Amino acid sequence: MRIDLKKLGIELTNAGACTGSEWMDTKGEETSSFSPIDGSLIAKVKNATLEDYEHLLAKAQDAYLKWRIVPAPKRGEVVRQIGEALREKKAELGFLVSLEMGKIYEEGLGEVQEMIDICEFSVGQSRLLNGATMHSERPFHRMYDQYHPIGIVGIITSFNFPVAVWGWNAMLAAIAGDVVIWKPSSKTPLCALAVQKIIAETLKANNVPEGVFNMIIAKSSVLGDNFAADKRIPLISVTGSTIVGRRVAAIVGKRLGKTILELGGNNAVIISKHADLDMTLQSVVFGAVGTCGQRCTSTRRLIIHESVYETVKERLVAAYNSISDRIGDPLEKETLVGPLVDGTAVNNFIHAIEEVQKEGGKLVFGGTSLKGEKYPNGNYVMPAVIEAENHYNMVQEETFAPIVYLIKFKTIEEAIALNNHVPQGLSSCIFTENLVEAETFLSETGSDCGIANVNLGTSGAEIGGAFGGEKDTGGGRESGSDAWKAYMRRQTNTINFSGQTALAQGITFDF
Ligand code: UN1
Repeated sequence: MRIDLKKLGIELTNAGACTGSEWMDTKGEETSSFSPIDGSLIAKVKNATLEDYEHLLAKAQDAYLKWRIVPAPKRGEVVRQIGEALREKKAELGFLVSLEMGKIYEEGLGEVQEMIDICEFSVGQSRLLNGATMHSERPFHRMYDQYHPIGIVGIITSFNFPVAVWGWNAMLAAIAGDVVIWKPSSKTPLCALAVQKIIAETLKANNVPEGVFNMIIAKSSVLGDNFAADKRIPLISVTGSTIVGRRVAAIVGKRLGKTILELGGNNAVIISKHADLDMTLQSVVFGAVGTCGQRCTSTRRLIIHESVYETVKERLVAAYNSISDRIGDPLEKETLVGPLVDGTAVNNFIHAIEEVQKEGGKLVFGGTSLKGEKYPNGNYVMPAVIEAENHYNMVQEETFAPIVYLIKFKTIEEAIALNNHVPQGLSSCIFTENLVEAETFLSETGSDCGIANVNLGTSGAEIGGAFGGEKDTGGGRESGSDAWKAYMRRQTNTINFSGQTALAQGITFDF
């Protein structure tokens, strides 16, 4: 399939910064965006300079003063219309996500659907920015807490979800009364451009001030550490690798700014002897090879009960075999696995497989890069299945590629310990029909991850829940539940209507 990118407002060369509906005449050097599908040039972007950034930031500061006094439900109404605009362009944007990032079209559509979903969620949330009321210990005093906008939110997104992650952050920030500066991955700038173009009409029609929804494409050498260090940005949300997150968090932490970190995962599926294996296999294959293993929630480890280990291994290899001719152009209907994003990702895949074998890992399927007419550049790989031990260095690391490690266990306690014995703590699940096992896995002695599921896979979370994880995953939460609170500053208010002074804790201080 092919969609004319003009429908998304993408030209051959595009400006690289926008304050809502106005595009800046960015003066930096040009970046070309090549499709991972066949290496062809999609379009170019003129990067922003530091001067462009200063201009954009001034607009954001100005816009914040106006946007914060728009009533939250009215801000929600704008977000509702943004959701409508995305719905209208779902096919086109889904296509571009697939073209520029390499995930299959079906998943590109799914990603846009996540944006639509978070818009709708945020509309409701705009009427629910509730604080609590407390009973004061003093007579005729009233206490409550309330949430105010926080200011400018910097949103740093990764290539693998080039549009949805902006949605999770920007929609909650917008209803909260914040303004955003989006710095997308340099691997997927066109997806960000397209999103800005889609929302521009809505912003204009609603007289949303320029500077509420900003987007800037700039080299990290121009806008990188200095973005994190910028005191004018009270909150920075980062989705990306643990290495990037650690660096940004250190810089923001130094100035006592706030961060929301959604970093690497090393997600395991525990397969009990009480598992429904048909259902398990279905979920495991999607979790491990879907998005070519490039979700932070991708399944990376299978912790399998020894009694079903051989069966699971056999069935998994058979399943991988059956999809091996469905690797290729992600825009073809039959394809289930597209390319990795670039040559570096392929090298990392190959390197991890070599290294884990040196440690004792046994490759039982795949693990090669694919050559031939169907694979027009070097970005396609055969997903790998490897028998390994949990403590191997490579197993402890997140390799952002379709590699799944098979690990054996005897008792449920051991399985949970293996699940938890990695530096990361994003997603996890257990397949079991046994209630005690399921509840143990979900208990305080169970999985230490931010996401723990029973009888469904590690990836593909819905937007309604809080999304994120512990340990090296960074501890942040985005998207649903009460994740909105991170985008607001909290204030405790006490009002004295007693006509007298009364100190708390019963203290007397007469003079
Ligand atoms: C990511 O890979 O950064 O749960 C996000 C999922 C998707 C989000 C993944 N809803 O797999």
